Amino acid sequence: MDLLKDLHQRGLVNQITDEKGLEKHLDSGQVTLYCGFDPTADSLHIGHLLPILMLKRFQQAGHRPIALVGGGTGMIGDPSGRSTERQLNNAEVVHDYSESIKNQLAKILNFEEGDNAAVARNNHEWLSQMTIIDFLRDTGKHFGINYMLAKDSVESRIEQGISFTEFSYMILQSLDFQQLHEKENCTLQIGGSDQWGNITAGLELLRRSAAGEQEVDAYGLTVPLITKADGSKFGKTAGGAVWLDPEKTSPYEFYQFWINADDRDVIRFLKSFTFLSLEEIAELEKEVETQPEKRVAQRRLAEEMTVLVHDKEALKQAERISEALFSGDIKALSGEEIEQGFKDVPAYTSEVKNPQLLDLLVEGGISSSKRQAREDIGNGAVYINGERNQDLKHTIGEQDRIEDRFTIIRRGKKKYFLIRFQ
Ligand code: 545
Repeated sequence: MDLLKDLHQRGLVNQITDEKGLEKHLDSGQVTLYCGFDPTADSLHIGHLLPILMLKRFQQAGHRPIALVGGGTGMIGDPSGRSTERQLNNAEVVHDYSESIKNQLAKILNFEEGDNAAVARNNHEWLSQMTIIDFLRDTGKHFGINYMLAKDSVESRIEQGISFTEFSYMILQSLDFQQLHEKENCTLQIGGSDQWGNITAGLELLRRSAAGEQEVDAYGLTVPLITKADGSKFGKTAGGAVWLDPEKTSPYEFYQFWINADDRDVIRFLKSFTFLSLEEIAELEKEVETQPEKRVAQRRLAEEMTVLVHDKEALKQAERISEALFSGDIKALSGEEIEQGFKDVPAYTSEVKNPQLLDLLVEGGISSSKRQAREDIGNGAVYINGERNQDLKHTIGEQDRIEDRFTIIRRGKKKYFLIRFQ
């Protein structure tokens, strides 16, 4: 299907600089496009996912994506969408973050196969080589101060204050577009809606620096901000951002994030985040309408996203953990799965290798007193690794430890506690 039409139907287009022109341009053959990511953290999060997937959509349609890591711009700081000046990171930190971000991008985009393999670039390569004289003489001349002051990113900061450093940022991003246009024949820059000002500044530089007054065949496209029906911010959970790095957000937590999508949001999320066909999504929409309690659409969303960002193995593990937590059959889990699934439950490290269950309940803060602990065990409210235990004299032994490191105690229907052994 027609790429732009598909993007519109998925709700993925916020603004395009010249839609008719871009449509023709895309029809005329393979287009090289880019999106930039500044290394301001050691990991991307799901707020960055849409533009990455957009690069992938263009790649699947035969175009050539460039993932640009801002090793240079990351030293300066983009004021776009921010109300205060950024805290600068030192060069080593920016370098380390650049490597992590590049590796994450490589997991989602295909850098290997075909004549439209994705390309990785780092703007430190050219920005660090530029001299201040060239910068002010050759590039600065094309930017009127009034034009720069009128940009949202600057205008909204005038009262608060903005350094010359951040004020200049748009020129650096423009230089990147110019560089990639010249060296890679890149004719389209994409980004989130906060990047509109920087993207159009780049197009302005391309036009002004082109020999003569000829038209430049280059475009900009932004993706919209994802919203949620309940008005809360997309991508944030009680535990903070949902990271793409499995060390920061485990695949199980990642899976849980998507499976918890609201019925009012899930179809929109399927359209904008997954590569499922619109026909298939329409089928899932019927499921939401007729039997929402089955959460078929949510499960499909969680599956697709977990495989896209992690892999099939991670999905299987996330499903196993979810299933075990649901049924209470904890014994089936490995130590690593326990770490993921019980990250947010109260944990207690036992100093003794073979504690009395009764003592453990008190010391671990599971029961409020020894009397209560006796009552809990007697009532049959206490479960060790999913199995009820009513023995007041029970000693936690090897058979109660998973991989000799964990015991999961459950009190009542779903109060879980993780006991660690050293
Ligand atoms: C740098 C040089 C270029 C072109 C673009 C840039 C980066 C751009 C920017 N983008 C954001 C960003 O976030 C940090 C990611 C890594 C932790 O600041 N000036 O770098 C986000 N971007 C993706 C989307 C965005 C944007 O990476 O465009 O809108 C978020 O969805 O905020 O030549």
